[in-house]
Amino acid sequence: MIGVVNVTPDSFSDGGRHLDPGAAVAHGIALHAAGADLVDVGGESTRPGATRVDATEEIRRVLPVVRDLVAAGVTVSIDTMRRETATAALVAGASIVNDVSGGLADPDLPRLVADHGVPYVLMHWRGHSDEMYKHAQYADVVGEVGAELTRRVEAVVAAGVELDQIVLDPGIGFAKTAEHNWTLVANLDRLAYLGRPLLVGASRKSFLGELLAVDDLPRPPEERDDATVATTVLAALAGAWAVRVHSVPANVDAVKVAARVLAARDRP
Ligand code: PMM
Repeated sequence: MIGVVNVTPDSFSDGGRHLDPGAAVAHGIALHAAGADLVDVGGESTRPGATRVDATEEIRRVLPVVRDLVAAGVTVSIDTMRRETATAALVAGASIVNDVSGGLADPDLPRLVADHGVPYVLMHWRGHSDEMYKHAQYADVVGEVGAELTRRVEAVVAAGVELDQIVLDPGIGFAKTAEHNWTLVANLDRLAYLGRPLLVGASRKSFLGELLAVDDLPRPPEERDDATVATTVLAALAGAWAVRVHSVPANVDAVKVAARVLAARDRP
């Protein structure tokens, strides 16, 4: 279970709440205490349409949070597409690099990950947030996401990353319409068997808000946690390795239920 701490003013799900380093650290510690195995710290919003922050500002936001969470005994993943930010976070004690661009935004990032030998989350991505919707075109979204992830694995392995460092992520909501997201959620089992562990990040995303809309008004992000738990059950039953969520306790229970059901399937 991965808990999310966005140290940003503008993330769709929790933007502005954890911009103050103290608040971000307290939130990360609370997620850890509630059962998050990892806390994912990010300093750049990837919400649709977001413009980029520069590396200096990204590092300024995340570094004190990473440092203090590590000091508090929390295992930290750094959510960044930049080599400079990942370097600073790894030096400060982060254990995992979560690159939503799968090595495409900064070709130097996979080399850094190779040098540090840390786990590397490689997410499916087709372009930055300001232009990602124009790339939301698929004839077969599951097949294309799988094939593109496989090509990215080959590219980062060529850059020196070991296969066993890699975790794959279908990138729910990134260059995808709600229809594409539902098709991916319905077929996670096909992606879970690409040969590497699968991470799923559906938490509070807009396809859930649209599903739960009343009078065409999407359900607000902070009221999407029950629906998120439903996606966690589906991901766990499909064989996912982890889910990335904003609210931890109910998701921890959901994973326990799914794991017990999988065990009962094995021993009828
Ligand atoms: N989604 C967001 C940010 N980082 N990382 C991974 N690996 N997978 C995701 O689906 C993902 C991510 C955007 O959501 P947020 O603004 O709530 O963090």
